[in-house]
Amino acid sequence: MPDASAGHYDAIVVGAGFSGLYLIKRLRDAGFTVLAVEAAPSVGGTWYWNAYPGARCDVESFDYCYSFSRELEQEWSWSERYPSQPELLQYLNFVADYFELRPNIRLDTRVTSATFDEDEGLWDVRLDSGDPVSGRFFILAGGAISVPKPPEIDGIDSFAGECYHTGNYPHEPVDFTGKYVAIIGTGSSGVQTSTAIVDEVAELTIFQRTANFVAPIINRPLDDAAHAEYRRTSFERHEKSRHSRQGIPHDQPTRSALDVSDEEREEIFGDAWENSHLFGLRLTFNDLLFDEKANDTVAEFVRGKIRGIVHDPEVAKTLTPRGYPYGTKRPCIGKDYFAMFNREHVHLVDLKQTPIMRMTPKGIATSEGEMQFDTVIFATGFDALTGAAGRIAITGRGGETLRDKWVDGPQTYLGLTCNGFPNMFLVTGPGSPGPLSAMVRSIEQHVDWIGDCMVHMREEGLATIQALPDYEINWMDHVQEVAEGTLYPRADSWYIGANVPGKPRKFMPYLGGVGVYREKCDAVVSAGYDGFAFGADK
Ligand code: NA7
Repeated sequence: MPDASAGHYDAIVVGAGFSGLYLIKRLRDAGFTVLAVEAAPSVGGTWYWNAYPGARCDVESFDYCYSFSRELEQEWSWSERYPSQPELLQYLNFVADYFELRPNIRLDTRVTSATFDEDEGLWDVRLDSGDPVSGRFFILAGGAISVPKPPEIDGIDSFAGECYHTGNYPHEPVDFTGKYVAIIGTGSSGVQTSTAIVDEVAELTIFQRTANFVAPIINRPLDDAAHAEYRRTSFERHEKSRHSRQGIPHDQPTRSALDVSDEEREEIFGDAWENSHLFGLRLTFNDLLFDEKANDTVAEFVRGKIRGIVHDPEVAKTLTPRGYPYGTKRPCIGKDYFAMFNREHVHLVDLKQTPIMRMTPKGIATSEGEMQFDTVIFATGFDALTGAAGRIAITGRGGETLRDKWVDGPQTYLGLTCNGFPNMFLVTGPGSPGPLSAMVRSIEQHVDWIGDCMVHMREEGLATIQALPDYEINWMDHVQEVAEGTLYPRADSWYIGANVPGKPRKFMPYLGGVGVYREKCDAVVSAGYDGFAFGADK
């Protein structure tokens, strides 16, 4: 067994969020030594950094939590249907304490490089603290939507006011009282931040590049009865999620949106709008993400809602999403988002008509002149799926770097491994369902797969595992092919890398469905790790 006191571990894990914490638990229980390295001063990962006002998960608490421990389930109670960022952070801290994971975590430390030493069969890992560590396995668990992308706006440093990014937001309270505030970006983070601070600010200006489909968030407190029901049915609930399409325990629709009358369709959409959840509108009919005409029906339904809510027709028009199918950029749920634009102190800037030229010491200069602000909040999103791995200088066999390997887009086998990078695993990497599923279910599946694989290798005396090149190529072709069969590639989304200038346009998440994907991963194992080459122990 490697000597952890000398910095040698069975596994070095990047990150101590949902993935990293479960990896520690799973691998330690299997008898491996593990070190998780976390850049933040706390566990929590994405839920540490995204501490912006109103931050909340848009998947329900009962589905956005671990399912591996019935004991944990008894000990923890969620207070609301949708978990807030502070509560998610509390939960992850509770998990770290409950399973005594902290001795395996090094906080405030960043992994800067990882190099595979072919002679020793070890990953040589460098930390910004200076001390070298090594691991037989190197596991990237740094999150799929965790690295904020630069806002690509000139002159940010010249701005004399306060400036924040939602993905790297301070933990101390920020006072917006009486302030002139700008928010740039209208994804989930922008929607949540704006609706959370709108009552506090003097003036709120939203800079919108692409209008978004935002349905109401139907949040509510969870009472004892809800918890009792959850604990009674959680096994079935999670099992259903594991074999579902999106990783959630809801039934799949069986009908086409085009097979019902306009009245019936309207009623079904209306019910989903009023009573449902993030996936509610999407789960009304089976062809919304496959057939343009079907998709038009739901897109038009939401557009009608916007027209009905927003008083000023010009503002309503600007807020109305067009040019991409409903659901192909992640739709949001928010509290009174569109109604917010009826308030006198809320303003909307359409960046397609009035682009930002630069930031100035006093605010933001657009094509129509300078606007002054006390505070500017960038809610401009993430370098998703590849960003976390891209921050680390990773070198595999023969000196090949991961950055070079992925220069035309990420290449993985099953979103879990890469040819040329033996004993390196990715959790919810590109090529797996990842952010197009309820994340925690997908994380658990990957961690279990990795844990089982490491145990198998130990039992069989195998030193290394890596994906075979043909299997990797075929897998990524399959990921593209499945995506091409849907409407998803029609949108300039972060799923396809379109939000980061210069990023190769390649659809990254696997759209075959969580259950199908799980079966494929299990079948690979049953067939003796089909598509992988093992190296024997020396
Ligand atoms: P998103 O969903 O990527 O949203 C980012 C928003 O910022 C989006 O409206 C972007 O417009 C806008 N954006 C990005 N760059 C710029 C620049 N340079 N100028 C103006 N506007 C810009 O990120 P979020 O943080 O809101 O949410 C990420 C995920 O977290 C979310 O999907 C949930 O899964 C949880 P665009 O649409 O690219 O035109």
